[in-house]
Amino acid sequence: MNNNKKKNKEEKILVTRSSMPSIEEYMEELRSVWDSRYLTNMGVKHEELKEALKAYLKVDNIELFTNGHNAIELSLQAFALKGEVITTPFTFASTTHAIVRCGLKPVFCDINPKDYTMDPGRIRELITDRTCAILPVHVYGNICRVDEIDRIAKEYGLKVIYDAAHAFGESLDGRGIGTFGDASCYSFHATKVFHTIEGGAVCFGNREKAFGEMLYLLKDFGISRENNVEAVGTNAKLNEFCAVMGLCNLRHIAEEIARRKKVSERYDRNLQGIPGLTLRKAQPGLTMNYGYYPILFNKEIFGLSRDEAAEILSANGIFARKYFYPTTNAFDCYRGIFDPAETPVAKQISEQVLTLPLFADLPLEEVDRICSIIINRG
Ligand code: T4K
Repeated sequence: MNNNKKKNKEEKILVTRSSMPSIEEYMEELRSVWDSRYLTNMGVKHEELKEALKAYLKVDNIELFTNGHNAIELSLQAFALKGEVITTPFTFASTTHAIVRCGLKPVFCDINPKDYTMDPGRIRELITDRTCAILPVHVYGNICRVDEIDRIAKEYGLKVIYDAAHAFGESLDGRGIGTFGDASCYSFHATKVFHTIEGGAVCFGNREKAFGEMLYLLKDFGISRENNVEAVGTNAKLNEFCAVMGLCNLRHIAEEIARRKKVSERYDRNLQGIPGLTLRKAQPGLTMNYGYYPILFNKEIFGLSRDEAAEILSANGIFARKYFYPTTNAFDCYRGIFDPAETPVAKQISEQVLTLPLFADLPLEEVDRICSIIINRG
């Protein structure tokens, strides 16, 4: 039995692993919540977290939610959008489902092969008189071409809502990512760089005051005050236990990102320059959060397909993930409604991409082992 197989018997390495504060730190932060018996509905910790995140993310306004998905759905609802939304199929199910669940029609724009975000050169040809918004995704924390998207949106009077689920804490030339477009939706899921167990947020500018008020209403059933319900809302309130987790995790966020950077750089060192493997490229001016480590496998050059590489890794106890395969326009639930052939770049990337394990406490020797398994095919 080789060393890699032996290791496999000992432990599995999953694509990610939630970072945690110490239990003592969490309990200490939780104590006042426990004593107060005020557990949810925009409590003290919820408000504290809101202020802390506003400062950290360098945004004017923020509303917190139960998860990133509700942040997107309620943003679409709060803007009272009707018609078609131009979006990307190279994303998690949430982005497309949110559009559909709001009674809107997703119109899929292909992605660019450099950073896998929406290709702005293809947006204009998709705009019709029914288009109301653009919903791009900062996929893997790669930032969309925000200037070009903004220009097109202004020209046609469209809203821009970014899915910033992967972009926590990132900035472009010093400007917080959450300040681009009309709104940006974050996920604080347990698998993210920053998490509140489950959670999410929408960031928006001061121009969008009415939007912010509507978001607040919608996450609490549309109740404006006792005996008064103004909108058909839902329940999407972040509870105090989650807010406490967020307050603790935010204290350690700089270290979290620094440790992820080390892991990511170790992958770069081991894998760069290998013909047939495409690594993520740094984007000029972007301060990254190192949330994901995607690589593309070109079977003709490297000799292994993405699926073969994933199988070899899993035989060695390493569970990389095919984020994002299939593209959302190829999901079974959308068969006959959308056509993945209309977004050929997204289709190809989704068939080649594998996101390797990346988390703060992944030992660098394990990174070396993962790379050696890929390079040596086992
Ligand atoms: N937009 C985009 C672009 C997104 O990627 C997402 C979420 C959203 C919107 C929606 O945001 P949320 O509503 O989720 O806040 C995971 C996450 O559940 C999901 O949040 C995330 N994207 C997606 C990319 O990844 P799955 O189905 O792959 O999760 P699962 O359970 O297979 O977990 C993946 C790995 O994470 C496991 O192998 C182990 C590790 N893990 C998992 C859990 C649940 C932990 O370490 N701790 C945990 O508590 O979706």
